[in-house]
Amino acid sequence: MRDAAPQTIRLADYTPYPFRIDHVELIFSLAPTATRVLSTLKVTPLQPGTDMRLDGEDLLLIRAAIDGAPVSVTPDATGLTVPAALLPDGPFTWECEVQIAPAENTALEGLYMSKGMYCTQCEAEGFRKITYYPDRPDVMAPFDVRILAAEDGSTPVLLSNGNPTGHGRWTDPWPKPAYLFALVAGDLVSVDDSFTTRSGRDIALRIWVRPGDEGKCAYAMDALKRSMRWDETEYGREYDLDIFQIVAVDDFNMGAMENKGLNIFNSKYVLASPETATDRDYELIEGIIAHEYFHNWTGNRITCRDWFQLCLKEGLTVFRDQQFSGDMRSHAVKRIDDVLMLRARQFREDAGPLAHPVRPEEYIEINNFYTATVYEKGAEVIGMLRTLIGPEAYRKGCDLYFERHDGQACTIEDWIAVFEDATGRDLSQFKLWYSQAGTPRLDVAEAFSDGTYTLTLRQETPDTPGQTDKAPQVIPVTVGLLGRDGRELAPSTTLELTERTQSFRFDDLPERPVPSLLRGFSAPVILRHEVSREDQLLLLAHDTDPFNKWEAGRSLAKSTLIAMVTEDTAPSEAFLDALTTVAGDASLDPAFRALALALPSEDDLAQTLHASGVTPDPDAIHAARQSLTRAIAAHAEPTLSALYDTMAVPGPYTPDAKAAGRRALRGTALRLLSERDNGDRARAQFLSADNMTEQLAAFSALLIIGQGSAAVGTFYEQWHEDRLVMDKWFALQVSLAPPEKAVRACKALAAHADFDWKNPNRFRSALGALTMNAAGFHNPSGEGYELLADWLIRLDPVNPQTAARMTTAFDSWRRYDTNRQRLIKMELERIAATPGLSRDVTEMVGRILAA
Ligand code: 0A1
Ligand code: ZN
Repeated sequence: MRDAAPQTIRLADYTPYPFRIDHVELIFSLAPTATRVLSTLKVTPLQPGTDMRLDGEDLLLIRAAIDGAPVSVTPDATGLTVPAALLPDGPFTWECEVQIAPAENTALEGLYMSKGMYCTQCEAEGFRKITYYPDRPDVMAPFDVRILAAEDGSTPVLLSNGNPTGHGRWTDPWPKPAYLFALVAGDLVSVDDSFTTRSGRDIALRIWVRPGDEGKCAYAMDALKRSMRWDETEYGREYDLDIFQIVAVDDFNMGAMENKGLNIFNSKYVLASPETATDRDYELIEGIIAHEYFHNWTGNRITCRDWFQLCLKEGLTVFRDQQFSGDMRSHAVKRIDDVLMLRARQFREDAGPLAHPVRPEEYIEINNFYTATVYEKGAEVIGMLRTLIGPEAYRKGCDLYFERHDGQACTIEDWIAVFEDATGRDLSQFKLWYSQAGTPRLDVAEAFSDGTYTLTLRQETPDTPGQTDKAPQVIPVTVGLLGRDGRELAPSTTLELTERTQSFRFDDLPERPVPSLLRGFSAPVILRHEVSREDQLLLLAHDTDPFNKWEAGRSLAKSTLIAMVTEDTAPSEAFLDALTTVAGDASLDPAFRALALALPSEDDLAQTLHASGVTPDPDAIHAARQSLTRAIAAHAEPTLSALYDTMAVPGPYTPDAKAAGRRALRGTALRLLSERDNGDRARAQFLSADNMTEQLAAFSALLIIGQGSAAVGTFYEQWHEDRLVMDKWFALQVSLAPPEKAVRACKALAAHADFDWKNPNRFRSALGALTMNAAGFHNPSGEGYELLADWLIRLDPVNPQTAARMTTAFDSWRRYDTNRQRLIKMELERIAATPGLSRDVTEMVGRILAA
């Protein structure tokens, strides 16, 4: 049981742990409802005379001893305190045995069971559900683990961190915090490979899966080897144990976890075959395998002092995985994808009641802070730092970071200091990116006379919960200038905006230029710049910066859609022509063209309308988007039809970026053409596809035009035994349903025999998908809100973490009309009033309601 009154934890209150843990030994005797955990800690008091507090939750204490002598201690709801009077002044051995029930652990935190397999998730504070321990990241120790198999014979494979030292025995020599502990036991099979490090050490690589899934690990293994090599060449980081293992589990709250030497993955980010996984799945597998592997240095060897420093490992590791994916595929396409995601999730978060700094200063439940702000904005901050100091100085600073802090639990101050030391530059203003929440807005004014072009930038960051009057930040603004004929007059240069308002001059220009601002999206800001349609068309046609070329098209699409919503205007021919030209431009990467043809999401439009003072109407937004889609399809039909034929990828499926890009463009063409051919091409492709990317593109196109019912049945027959594919079947039927049918579709699927609501992937594929169907979720009757609230109330006692994450669907409630606001508020209050509500959901709902 947890505390009745949850405490607010504050960064300002940090104090070091008054004991050092010199060694940890754990012995597990596995049993579904009565697992015994014997832990033996070698402890050195650092401040003799201090009580020893150990965290522990939901544990049954069997016995405890100090230096072999039994001690009597009384646990409370969150742990136990050993009074100083019972402790020696010098080093001592603490021993305790507890009993836990992994089969009853539905929260998937601590030691739990997934389909008969034992596995753990300890980040952030799950280790305290395994044994009494100082469960905080700044307590680092080497671990020895021994696992005794379950008596029912269900666990032939016994895994933990580090190197194997016998059956079920593992030694991890690298001191680590408890959140990186892992144990896996079950009937698993492995796919094996090896990797030779640059210094010539042979590392065994093993991916563990359930029998039958061995054939779906090849891509993950390949991605792992490429990640290992990349970290050596790009960051000089070599792997440091004799073995690296990955386990795929079906029941997992998040994407994956970087436990030392034993990463545990949500199976959707490991298992792939051409028939069952889409190009997007392959891309995510590559990125997440890399992410978890890169944590070995950024997170594990150097970890966080406390959870306020979460972005120290997450922002940096996301930045590293983004660099890796860009190197493996296309930097331009990767950047556009990353910015799309940043705007959809992080800008949305920053604009609402859940806005918080990249390094928060207080929390109630740390699990609620694994957010887009900590991860994605955290990565943007690293990217800006690299842009400001340059790639060589960035590498020098990173080298210094690894050299200076290896084996330590660090802070953002430590991270910033290595770059100050490596460059001699004062980064104190830059640090504001970590402490000030909110997305800065950049207003742009221009002047031109006598060959001199003056750009005046003004920055302003809106108020966010608990923060007003923000100071100007350092904003790198990469700029290029184009002439009227599209030629580049001034190549990219990065301006450093440090004042509230600042002007920058460009001399000796032959004419008034068209500026290409914020190239490569050089800072996570909202640019407010009045650009004429002619200039935008010019940038779309000629900008040499691929990000801004795409951005010009996106801005045109967005202003077209906004005008359609607010003024009921028709899209301009010039815009439709320009889009058609880009679609058919064979000199451009097909993946880029697919992105250029994609329209802003309904949520993005709602966010934009709200920011400009207009109350968004989800139905009107949906209708406008649908009507623009039809207009593009009609206008570009011959081009799209040709693309559909020429972009077909011959030969067997390969997941590489080139083939995936062609399929993406062909899929986009198919979607648009379905508006013209009544789904004929899609029906044919659905039946003939030999890979999931093409089958799903066809299935989606049919669902969107309301012609999907036959395909729904066929797809189910074909795939009902494959859990990951069935997740897609659930999700698409809800997210692509016509708005008026979305809630009904979601309800029907939640009543389906295959709806296993305790499995987070499946829960998200029905309820999460509803929140993605903007107009369906925001149905003015409020039935979407009610359905989600019903399910969150039901899920909360079972899995508070997953329930809490999904409350974010309500965080935009203040955007909407008074009727919708009233309906959402009612549901939030209903959730808040639920007896016994978890700390996780209580905190989230409280913050959302405080808007
Ligand atoms: N550190 C992992 C993410 C993660 C965080 C929390 C978890 O359970 C509460 C699980 C995974 C990563 O960044 O991949
Ligand atoms: Zn991570």
